[in-house]
Amino acid sequence: MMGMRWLAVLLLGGLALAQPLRLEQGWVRRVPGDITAAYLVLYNPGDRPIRIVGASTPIATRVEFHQTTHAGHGDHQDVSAMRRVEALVVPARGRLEILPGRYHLMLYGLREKNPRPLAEGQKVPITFRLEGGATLTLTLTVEAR
Ligand SMILES: [Cu+2]
Repeated sequence: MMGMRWLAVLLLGGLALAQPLRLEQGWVRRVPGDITAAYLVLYNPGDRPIRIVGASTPIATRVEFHQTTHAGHGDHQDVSAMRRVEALVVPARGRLEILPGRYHLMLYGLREKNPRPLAEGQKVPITFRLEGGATLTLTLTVEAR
């Protein structure tokens, strides 16, 4: 039943677009190196949870979802205690807080993708792939924090 399967995918995509996730805050950490982290808060006004299964950006060769496993003092500067997670979920009528001490997006391969280091205030598009096939592109700002 290929036809039914396609219909389901299209409907899910339509639902995701009809109830977009709201970006409440978001930034990419400005660092001199090849790897950085991005943070954001998403609000889901809809009545179903939205599962994010992937992300990509033109400024990095790879984006991973990481959970901070040690939220000790100063973890803002130290993202070494972390583990990869396959997906992130924005709860129905709730928030996903990808914030220091909890989660971050890990961006790899900055040197390969950027002729110059990231600049303060630079706008960075990040495209999220949602379960069901819809995508959502959000713009984050490069900040030194
Ligand atoms: Cu990480």
